[in-house]
Amino acid sequence: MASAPYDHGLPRLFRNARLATLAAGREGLGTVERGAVAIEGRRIVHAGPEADVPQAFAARAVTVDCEGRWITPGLIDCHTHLVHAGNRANEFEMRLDGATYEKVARAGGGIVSSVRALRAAGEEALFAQSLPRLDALIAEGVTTVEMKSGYGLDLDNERKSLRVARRLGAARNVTVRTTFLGAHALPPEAGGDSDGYIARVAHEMLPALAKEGLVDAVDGFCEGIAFSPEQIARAFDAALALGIPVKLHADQLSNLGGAALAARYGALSADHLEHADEAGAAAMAAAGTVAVMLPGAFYFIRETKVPPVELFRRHGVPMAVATDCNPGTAPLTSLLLAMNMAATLFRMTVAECLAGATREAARALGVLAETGTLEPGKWADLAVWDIESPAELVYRMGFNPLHARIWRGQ
Ligand code: DI6
Ligand code: FE
Repeated sequence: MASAPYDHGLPRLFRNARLATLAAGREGLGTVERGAVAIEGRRIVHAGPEADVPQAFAARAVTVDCEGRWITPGLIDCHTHLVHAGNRANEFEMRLDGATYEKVARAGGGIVSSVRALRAAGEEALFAQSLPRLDALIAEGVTTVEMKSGYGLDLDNERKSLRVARRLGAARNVTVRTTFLGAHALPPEAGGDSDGYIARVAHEMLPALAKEGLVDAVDGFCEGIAFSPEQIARAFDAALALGIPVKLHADQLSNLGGAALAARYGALSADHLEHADEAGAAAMAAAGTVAVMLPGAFYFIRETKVPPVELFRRHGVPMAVATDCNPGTAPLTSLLLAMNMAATLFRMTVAECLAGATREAARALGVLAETGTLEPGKWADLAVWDIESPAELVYRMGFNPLHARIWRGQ
């Protein structure tokens, strides 16, 4: 592709392209064979047949010949814990040597070791350690990333995590959505008092962080090893009272009715869902809650229970795909590989995987009005790929065919 002068103010026309618009209402990928995308400022003004681009626009636009390459919406990673300190490679090695979960925990492993590492890291160090993970996603055409807290577990350290997430978004041409995951694990100093800790999450930490503009959504980990549905409900009540949408780590290791709980709160998404049942799927469909598939965690912990993809299809539950990038169960910074895993391990189709990393991921973050498809009026978030067919984005493992990436017109 000829390198055109990238003046942000000039209208631009990406022509001679094949488009996967993912536009709602179009079949499958919303494919346009002889397509073009026209950009004015930060927004798309046309995405469709090249023949439909107004002459007057073409005459004044800087034109880029895409030489038949494919253009998709910029990819969206809608579930990450990429702001974290240190790593748990030692724990991984211990497990390979046959250590049980209990032995790893006794040796100081597990979530608490990541909490310790994050608390010990200064804000600059946390930023510096997290930036390469963000850059790895960006290199694959990701234009929007969600980032959760949840390794701080006290006000100062949750604030530090969310501030770093905001700073990462300011440091790169990428949209960052922050999620407060105070209800991730019980911090050691809580002395086993999970009700007391949830009260602090709901009535001290959340209001303070929300007031500082650091919280776009609230998440929780609903699991036997984490928090009960009743405790999660208390955190969700506080979120909705502040007008903040919720999402949930639901039914990952067991079925506590997490999917239905999320739906009851009108959650943007319920995530993991390996153990979700039909009642949960039906409730999610009725609430418009997105099912976020996280095959990287499934793979890494060698889970055997596959999430009920067929149930989600049958009930019309939208499905997204994300990395879950975290040091404990998914040290993964490739959304393309997550798509391959969703297809291989969960039998999702190419169209479902691509929609899951674009349109449905945008829906899971509440930003579908702004991004996630190639449609006029949306941010000009695009990825241009050196591929012959969209299936190649899902089919390959560990190969990155990104040719160019545009974030909000830049
Ligand atoms: N589910 C997970 O798989 C991770 N968090 C969560 O809520 C585990 C996080 C970790 O082990 O550090
Ligand atoms: Fe997660």
